[in-house]
Amino acid sequence: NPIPQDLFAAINELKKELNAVILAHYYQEPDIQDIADYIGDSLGLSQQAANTDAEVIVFAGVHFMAETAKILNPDKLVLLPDLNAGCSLADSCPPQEFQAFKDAHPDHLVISYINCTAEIKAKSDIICTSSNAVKLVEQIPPEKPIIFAPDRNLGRYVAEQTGRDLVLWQGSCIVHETFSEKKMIELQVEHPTAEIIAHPECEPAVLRHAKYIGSTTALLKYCQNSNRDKFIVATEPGIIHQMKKAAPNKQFIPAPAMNNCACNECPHMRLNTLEKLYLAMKNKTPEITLPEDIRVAALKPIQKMLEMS
Ligand code: CIZ
Ligand code: SF4
Repeated sequence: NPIPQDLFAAINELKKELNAVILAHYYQEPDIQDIADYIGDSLGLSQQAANTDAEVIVFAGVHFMAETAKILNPDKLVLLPDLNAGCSLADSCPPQEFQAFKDAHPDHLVISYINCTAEIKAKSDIICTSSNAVKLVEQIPPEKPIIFAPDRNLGRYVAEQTGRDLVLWQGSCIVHETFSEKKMIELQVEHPTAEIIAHPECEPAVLRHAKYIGSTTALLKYCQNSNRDKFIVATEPGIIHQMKKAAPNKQFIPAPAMNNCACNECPHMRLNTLEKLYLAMKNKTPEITLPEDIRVAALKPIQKMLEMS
């Protein structure tokens, strides 16, 4: 079957036919963001997935995000345009090693960032996102010790913000660790009025220069409301598409990677293309499936998060 010339029209047609909703993460390529019914960060996307009436969820994001949608909607067909769209952060926390880590800290409550596999969620007490991590940790009684997994940078940031002593799993994201402090400062010298804003998955060397640190949604709101007109953005540059739409007169400069490569673009997120999204809807595959026992165990800490945030 040939690929239609007008993919936008073909996708909209299939959307009606399937009663589908297209959810896209901010790190998706601009075309995918433009065809989506909802664009957001992990928290917003999981809230949308929890509340949708659609029969089919087309998830333009990475595997753990689509998996979260499936955990919340076991009876719906959840499609991911490319099943290989994984996540280096989720991969940095293998279930067996994590179980051993948990066993070594038996009194600890386990709070896991949503960027992890269903197996890790099933071993967690509460899931969080970068939008609500601080707020959730603040709700835990101070005497209760906490394991925070899998991102050590977000964990360190949350520990600083809450004054809590968190036991951190040492995982990280290849994209957010690729920014160069030196190049960012050179850029700041070139653009003295630009404000550096960053995602908490970045390393401390980058975060210490940021005027504002927040989740992708928070960064977007910040740019919109700030009276500055120039920003250096230290997160995946896909978000800049929405920043430009929200504030067309402002300038957004992607924070540079170590060796000036395009490695600040998430290679996993970018595996999805408009064409693959069309094909997934047309062929109703690849779909997300997972064992029911893991799904049920992973649902509990997600529900806890949705109640608490
Ligand atoms: O790095 C990611 O995957 C992020 C920032 C996800 C999210 O939406 O919080
Ligand atoms: Fe995973 Fe990092 Fe890509 Fe987000 S940006 S999906 S944390 S590899």
